[in-house]
Amino acid sequence: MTEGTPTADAATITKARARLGELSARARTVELRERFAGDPDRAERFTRSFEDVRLDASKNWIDAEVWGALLDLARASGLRARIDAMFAGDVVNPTEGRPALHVALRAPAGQVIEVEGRDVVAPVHAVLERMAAFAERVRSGEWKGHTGRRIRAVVNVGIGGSDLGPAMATQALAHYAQPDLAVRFVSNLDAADFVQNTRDLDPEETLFIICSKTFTTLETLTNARTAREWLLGSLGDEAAVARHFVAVSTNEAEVAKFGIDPENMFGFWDWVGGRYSLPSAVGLSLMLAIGPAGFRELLQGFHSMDEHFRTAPFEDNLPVWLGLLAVWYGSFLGAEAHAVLPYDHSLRRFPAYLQQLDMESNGKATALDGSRVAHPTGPIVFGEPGTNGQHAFFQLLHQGTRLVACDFIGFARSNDPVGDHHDLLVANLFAQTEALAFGKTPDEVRAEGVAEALVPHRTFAGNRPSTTILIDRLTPASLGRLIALYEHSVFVQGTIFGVNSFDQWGVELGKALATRIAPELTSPAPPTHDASTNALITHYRHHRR
Ligand code: G6Q
Repeated sequence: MTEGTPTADAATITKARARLGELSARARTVELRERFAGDPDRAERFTRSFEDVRLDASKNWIDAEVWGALLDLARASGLRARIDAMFAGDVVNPTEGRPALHVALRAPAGQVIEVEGRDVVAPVHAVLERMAAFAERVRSGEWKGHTGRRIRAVVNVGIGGSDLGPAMATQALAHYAQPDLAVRFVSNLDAADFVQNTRDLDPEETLFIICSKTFTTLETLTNARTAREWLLGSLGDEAAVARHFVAVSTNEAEVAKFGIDPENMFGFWDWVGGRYSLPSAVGLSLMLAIGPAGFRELLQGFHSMDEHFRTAPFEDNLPVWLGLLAVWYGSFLGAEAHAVLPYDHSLRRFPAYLQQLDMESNGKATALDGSRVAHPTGPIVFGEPGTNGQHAFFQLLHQGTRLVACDFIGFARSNDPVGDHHDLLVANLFAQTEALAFGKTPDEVRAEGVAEALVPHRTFAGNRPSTTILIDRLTPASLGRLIALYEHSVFVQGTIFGVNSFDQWGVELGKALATRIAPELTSPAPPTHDASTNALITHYRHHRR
């Protein structure tokens, strides 16, 4: 089987899966200690690099045979053809009848990628130029608020894919941001989010970006209306909206209906999935923070990883490595959870961002052909930045009963080099991966003079797998590479699971029920749901005042 396999090949998939099943039984019995002791070249053998990103997979339950079998599974699953289809703009999201062309958002000017016979890269760059011109005007103070004051605060109002990416990246790249321009994010339907984020802002100096692909999302429109009232409550004049509101959307009609001049709208396209939309106009808030040049660097970083993913042989392909490791633990070794642990405080929202990217993409039980999947799909993703997580849930990682695949992400250089903080931080990252892998034996514990009764409590079984991603420095470009690494890893996994990683039907039912329940909360009529929900509604009615 070669990487050129046009489509998934059921018989070869079954064979590769059976082989991996056999290998998984053996993998459980070989300790990481033994794996390292038996192979002095192990660290190098299972490390791959691309540009400034080094991925060390050696502290995982893999050997050459396992790796070969995982690569066979990827090939049999038609990964090469799927990658080509995604990059070519084919309809890889069939349940919504669309391509998933986030790679076109970071393609360089001049490249041609067609959807229904039309190039999409030129329009992408046209929007980027409009965004850049607008961002320059705001950042320089040329764009004035209604009363002639310059803009000092930008509030992005959006949720899900229209919030998590720019919020995570703006925080991650705070080092590169213009210091006299605050950029905030309001997403939650709970008014506390709006209130807490605006209570110290001056309406005369505040710009709202209403960021919604559909421009029909309940949370975003509710917050947008509140924002308009907040602004007009202070400035009084409807004309102020034009100077204090811009929109990011694919839905010009709804934007106009809300009262935002389409001149002040930055568009994107239905082939951009929400959770893949940071490099589109959805990143406007980030561009305002770090400037157009920084944003372009981010796009270049994304693009370099895209090209690596598209062209590198699977044996050396970082997203393929990351994806196959996740498949190995999730589908063959029974791991339910995947921890993502960035040792960089600026990346503290990265686990939340990845939760959406991974769990909304691959948290599915229905295969592309409509059948029920036969194997576990995407993991439960969680994480916190190091070292905070160490003082919280790492106990379970070290001594709990569950297998958790862990990704540690660190940087060789700090953007905030103060004293010895960074060396200590990185020492902790390395120490955690070492402790997880090699543990501490009962004899080692005894040798420290620990009382016998405490020996089992103080023993670390070790043999807990982890992957280390070490990057030179957190920059716009390296952040782009890091995000694209995970995006494509999710795609690799989705391809092997046989699911559509680009739809999210599982979020619909709750939304529809909420629309039904909302009027019932204030109505005297008996509620119309199950006994539990009816009782909750009734209780709420009595206590809401
Ligand atoms: C992401 C999802 C979802 C979406 C939000 C916001 O992939 O589709 O998180 O981004 O529901 O949607 P709008 O941008 O349309 O408001």
